[in-house]
Amino acid sequence: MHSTPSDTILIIGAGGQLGLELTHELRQRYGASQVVAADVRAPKDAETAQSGPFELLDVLDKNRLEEVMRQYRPKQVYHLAALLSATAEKNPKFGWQLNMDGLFNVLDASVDLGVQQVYWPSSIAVFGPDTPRDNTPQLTIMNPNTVYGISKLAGEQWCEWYFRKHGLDVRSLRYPGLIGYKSLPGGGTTDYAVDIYHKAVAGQPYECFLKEDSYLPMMYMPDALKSTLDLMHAPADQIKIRSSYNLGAMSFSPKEITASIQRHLPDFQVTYKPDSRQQIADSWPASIDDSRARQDWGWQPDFDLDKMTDDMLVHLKQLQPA
Ligand code: AKB
Repeated sequence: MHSTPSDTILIIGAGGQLGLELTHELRQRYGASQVVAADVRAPKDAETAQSGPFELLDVLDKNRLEEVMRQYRPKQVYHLAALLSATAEKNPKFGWQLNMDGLFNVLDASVDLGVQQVYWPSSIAVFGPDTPRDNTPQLTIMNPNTVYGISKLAGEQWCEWYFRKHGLDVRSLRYPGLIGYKSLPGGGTTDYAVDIYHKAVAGQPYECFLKEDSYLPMMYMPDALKSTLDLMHAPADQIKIRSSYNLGAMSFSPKEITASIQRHLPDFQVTYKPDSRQQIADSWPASIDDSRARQDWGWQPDFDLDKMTDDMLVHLKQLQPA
């Protein structure tokens, strides 16, 4: 049964690192009342809780999901709720359930209720130890070896299937590690690149859980928001990849981000104590070939490492308690 979509946008997982910033950005662009934030927990920050509609929603509860979607009849759904790499390794069954069943619930409800567009994030975690590590191509050997990576790769294939079989306009990006000052990530392998700035600004040393020369693809939050909205706004015939697009901006190691911070805070000290996340990082690309995103819908990042560091430090200093 199809219902007519309104101009409303639904963000599932709005309390997460990306969800929070996407909610703020979309509310600024389209008006707060048009953007419904939903999450399994009530938002901690006042802006998300009070600036527009909020619904408590566990995406695994199909009835509740349909109830929320029938109430608002969203035109677009951003489904961001997931367990990230490190947490999913510790809770493999739940990681698989949340990442896969949550996606199926959203895709099925979107088909049934006539949603026009769905956004679902994939990740560099779809690649594995057999993948070429440098400038990793769009199409290559995948073989992910984490629960999170397996769920993201399977999810990509299902998104493509829903596009082909049901004509659902699902779009997706393979995000690198995302770095922003407004919120902390939770349970990822790239989280060190956010934590390190917080310690530096607090005047404390940082103990890094990856080796100093562990290169990973990363992206500053304004570029993540820009890429997501550029992809969603591109005419459908420009979206040639319906699994998920490789997306890049910068690639650096813990040693390099430390040096970038030390340009401003020369006394900042980092020590290295690799843990189980090192193995995950070692299985992922060091850098990404995102030429298909650049060709198909004009992707172009704005931030490199030093530009991101300059901006992060300014904002985090402003947020420091006086
Ligand atoms: C993680 O580290 O798990 C995420 C990701 C790269 O998808 N940030």
